[in-house]
Amino acid sequence: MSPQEESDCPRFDQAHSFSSSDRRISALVRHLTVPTHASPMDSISAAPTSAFGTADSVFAHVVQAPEDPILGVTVAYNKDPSPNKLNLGVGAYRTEEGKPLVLNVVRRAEQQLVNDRSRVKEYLPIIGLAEFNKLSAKLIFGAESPAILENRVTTVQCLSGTGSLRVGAEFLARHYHERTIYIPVPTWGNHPKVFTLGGLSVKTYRYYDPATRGLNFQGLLEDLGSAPSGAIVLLHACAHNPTGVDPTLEQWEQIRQLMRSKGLLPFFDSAYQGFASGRLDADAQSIRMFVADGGECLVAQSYAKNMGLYGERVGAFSIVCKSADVARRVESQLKLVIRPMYSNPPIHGASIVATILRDRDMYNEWTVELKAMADRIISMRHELFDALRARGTPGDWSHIIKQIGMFTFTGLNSEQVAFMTKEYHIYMTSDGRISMAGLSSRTVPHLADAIHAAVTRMG
Ligand code: PLA
Repeated sequence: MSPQEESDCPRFDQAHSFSSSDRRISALVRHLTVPTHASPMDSISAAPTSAFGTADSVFAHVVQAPEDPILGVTVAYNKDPSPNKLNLGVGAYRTEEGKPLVLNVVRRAEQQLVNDRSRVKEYLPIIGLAEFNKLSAKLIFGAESPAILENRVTTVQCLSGTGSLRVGAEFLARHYHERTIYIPVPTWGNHPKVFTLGGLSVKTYRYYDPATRGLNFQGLLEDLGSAPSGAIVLLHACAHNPTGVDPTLEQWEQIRQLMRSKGLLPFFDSAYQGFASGRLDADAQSIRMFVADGGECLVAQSYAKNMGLYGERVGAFSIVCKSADVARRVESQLKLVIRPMYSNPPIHGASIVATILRDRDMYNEWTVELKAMADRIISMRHELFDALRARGTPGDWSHIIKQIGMFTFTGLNSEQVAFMTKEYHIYMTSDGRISMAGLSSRTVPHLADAIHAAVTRMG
């Protein structure tokens, strides 16, 4: 491989185990290096003569991959015939009746789109719907953000939060001098995979303290303090997944000062704006602090949860730059990342979002529906806490009402989780995370019984 090819190859943190995705990349690298050594004749004579007409598949060596730790929970849930089964695995909002929710304002926007006969199905530009990008930047940075007014922000429509993170990773791997990204422990399980395959090398910083079930703020400051200057740091903008533990605004300010003094580059993952407090501006505070100081940062935004657009895959990726000139050039390079990946993003979901965000009345209706979702999640926290207290379940369960956002990080271990799944048909991730948005007043007693039994029998 030439040095250029070599530098284009993703790097891996040696401390990490050699996963199937790592193997996929190694296989790709081997594949790409073959033509320099092999002549066309080699490949003909090397072809196994028995490959055709035999029962053996050319993929016979492919091993069965494990299910995804989060989405696999739904696969197992779907197979369970029990009428009492409960899926608290994936973070997907459910109504009191346990049904998925399409927001009324989303239905209205869709109707408006369908009725508009002038709408066509042409390709969007590589960076997506221009109006969607503008409105998404306003939503996360604030309408009066100086970075927006000074045209220092570039925003591109991406495939929800995951796609935004992936595009960001690949851009950084190509154009940023420090390819190490620090992620919190624990974090969303897909983060290390997205960043590694995006070409970054992943390291971790301390975040959660199991003893206090709170933030390990000292550990966080120490780890970021000893990160190399320029390193990228992944920050959950609010409603940290899976712990539900967020820094206070004072702690955010200290994190900001430390990161800016060391030249660490913030990469925000904003998957839950509005879900933490029920207020869109409040949940964007952490990001806005980093923009207000004039420094640079990256933001991945998702509309999956706050607009309930999960399967529409709507998100935005922004880079706040020091100048409009840099932002323009950065955008031109983002296009080169996106074009060979999926060419351009889908039109429908982004049109829904733009329709809602541009219209004052629809925007207001959205904020009311969003607040109702956030409030229902908070009331589930109180109901579960009360139900455990009523049962006299051993332990301090106050973290259930203290934690923020969609999830409770219960502290249950993987044996207790397995017990609850087997005996009570309750499905959750093996780290003890439960999606509070999947609970209802009807199902709280069942969950409380299961937790009580798990703690008292498997304690
Ligand atoms: N970032 C964080 C912190 C997330 O929790 C999730 C989704 C995403 C990004 C990606 O969301 P998107 O691509 O759908 O916009 N986490 C979920 C779902 C809700 C999942 O794992 O895909 C979860 O259950 O953790």
